[in-house]
Amino acid sequence: MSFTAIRTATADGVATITLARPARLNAFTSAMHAELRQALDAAESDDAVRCVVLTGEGRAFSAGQDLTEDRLPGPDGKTDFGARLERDYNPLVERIYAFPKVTIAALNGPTVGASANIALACDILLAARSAYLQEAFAKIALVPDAGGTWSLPRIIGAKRALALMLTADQIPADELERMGLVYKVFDDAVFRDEVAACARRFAAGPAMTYRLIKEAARVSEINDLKTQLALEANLQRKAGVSEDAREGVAAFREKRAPRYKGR
Ligand code: T3D
Repeated sequence: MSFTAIRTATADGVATITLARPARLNAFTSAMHAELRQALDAAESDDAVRCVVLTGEGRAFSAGQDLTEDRLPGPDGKTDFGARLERDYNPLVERIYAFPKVTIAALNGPTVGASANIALACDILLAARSAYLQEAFAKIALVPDAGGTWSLPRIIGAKRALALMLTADQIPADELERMGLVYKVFDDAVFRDEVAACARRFAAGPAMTYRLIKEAARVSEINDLKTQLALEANLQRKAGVSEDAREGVAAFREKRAPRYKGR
């Protein structure tokens, strides 16, 4: 596949998708969305891929929507700010939330606007110490989109989420970690290596079980306890008869590292 707005590389079971418009701080365009869709399709259908890393080239993760790109017209032919969300961002966010493999957002630098909320759709966020996240929308008199109004309150609580969205402040990586938006922060000098190590760890893990864990976590947002307990029992039934579960227990008994096959 040849891309112009992203780069992809696959090694050791990890597909790395790099947003690659560094002169524009990797701002999202229609072309970038189209390429991302192709890259995610490829990563999902390739059995050798067990983990996907989304990151940015150069000094930013992404500055959100490219503000120089023309807006799409609505049904009446007039500029419609919702049209791009419906065509590109909303399906992308839903796709990432439902992605059957572990996804890591590697925040190598500024993570701004829609790109912040795309990152929040990933399973695990890792950040370089110099990175920051900014719900920048209100600065340009727009409403947070790409799922931010849904995910932020659920992760950090209603009031803090509202403050982030109303102030549009740049929140430094260490603060993001304290808030629970980011799982771990690494010094810039070792960031790429740490991300690669984390991704390889997931790629070597029990992929089918990860998929089931993700399913349980996703629906817990809407389930009551009774429903969730029943779901856990069903998912455990599936995990328990997997080849990987047999291997996990065998490896424990034999005091060796497990060799998971993802099934
Ligand atoms: O369709 C719609 O518009 C609605 C959808 C909205 C979804 C959204 O994502 S809204 C939020 C959009 N993003 C922003 O508002 C952020 C805009 N960028 C900035 O505020 C700043 O660039 C940053 C705070 C991210 C970084 O600042 P700094 O000083 O480190 O870098 P810079 O010099 O501002 O940017 C470097 C270059 O990237 C610069 O180009 P130049 O002057 O060197 O030719 C700048 O114009 C360009 N750039 C940065 N962000 C964007 C961008 N170009 C296009 N779109 C951008 N979003």
